[in-house]
Amino acid sequence: MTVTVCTYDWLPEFPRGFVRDMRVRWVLEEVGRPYRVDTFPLHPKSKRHRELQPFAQVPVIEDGGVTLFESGAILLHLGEGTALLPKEGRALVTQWLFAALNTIEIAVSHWANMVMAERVPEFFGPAPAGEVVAHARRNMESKLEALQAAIADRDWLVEEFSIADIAMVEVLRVVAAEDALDAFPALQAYVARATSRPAFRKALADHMEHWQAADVARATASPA
Ligand SMILES: N[C@@H](CCC(=O)N[C@@H](CS)C(=O)NCC(=O)O)C(=O)O
Repeated sequence: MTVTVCTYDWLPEFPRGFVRDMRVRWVLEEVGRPYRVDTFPLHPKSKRHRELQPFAQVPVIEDGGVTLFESGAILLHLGEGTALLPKEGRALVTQWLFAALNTIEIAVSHWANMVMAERVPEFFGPAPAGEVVAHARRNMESKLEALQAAIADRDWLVEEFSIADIAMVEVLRVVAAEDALDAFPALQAYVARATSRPAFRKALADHMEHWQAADVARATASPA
């Protein structure tokens, strides 16, 4: 059955490649499920968007009558019954999924939003003081150090590649894009291992194609 993945109708350049519909596209490619993309207007947020996602964020999916938001819940749902969420090891995969979203992503997002505020204040508001950013970076790095130690001797978070790796790598990619993963070679190798998977490459290509098509649609609607 075809899944519907909802994302924005258009976004500026800076978040492209990192929007959270990426983790949904990636898991769908891994498990071989077909999907179509539906969109919400970025601005202003629509009534339909708020009805499906109370915080008017993306991603949202529709799958056989089930509508779901929160990327972690979506990964659990789409991983169900597949090798990405094996019956044996399910508790450990869930544990690492929460670690990705609730420990690492919290620290990364806190820092990354400040970095973005320095770069695109029109979206993120005025940049905070330098020492506030440095404090957030130290906090993030302490979590990355611990993560690196935890996975130093293995390829994946739990024995085989799982939905937890998709979530974790999607978070670490944000750090890598800012060259802030350079001090963590084992994490860099982990990200490289995961992003060399054909499913990731296909998901990213389709994700980027979506934004390119959105640019074309916008240019056609209001030619300069
Ligand atoms: N915890 C949510 C976070 C979703 C989220 O932050 N989505 C971003 C795009 S990656 C968004 O829609 N931001 C716009 C906004 O918050 O208004 C999840 O994992 O699904």
